[in-house]
Amino acid sequence: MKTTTSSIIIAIIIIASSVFIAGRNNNNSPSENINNVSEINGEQIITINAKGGYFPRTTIAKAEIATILKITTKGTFDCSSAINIPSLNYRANLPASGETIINISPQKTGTTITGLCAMGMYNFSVNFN
Ligand SMILES: [Cu+2]
Repeated sequence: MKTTTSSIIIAIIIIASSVFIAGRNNNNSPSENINNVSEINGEQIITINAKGGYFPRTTIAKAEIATILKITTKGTFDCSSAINIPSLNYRANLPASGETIINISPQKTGTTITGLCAMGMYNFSVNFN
């Protein structure tokens, strides 16, 4: 009887810790491991979500390959919808919901492209390696 009670308590502790760990891995920490880069027909597609900032904040992409930057918005009414990518000379007001495609020519290894909101308080970067 005593053993059964202990087993139940241990099981509860294990379940509670798993839920806690799963919850912690769900945030947007700098070490996030989101796979937002895919490759289709020799083109690299990088997806960035714009809403209350840009996510993921940092993307590691391939150098020397034609790249499409796909910015998605979904009920985005904050200033992350006013995007500015200085090194590409790109500025746009994104739709509140939708996808905006930005074509990027192949980048040299070591290049970093940074995007900002109009006021410069939100940003993201793509590192080409
Ligand atoms: Cu802003």
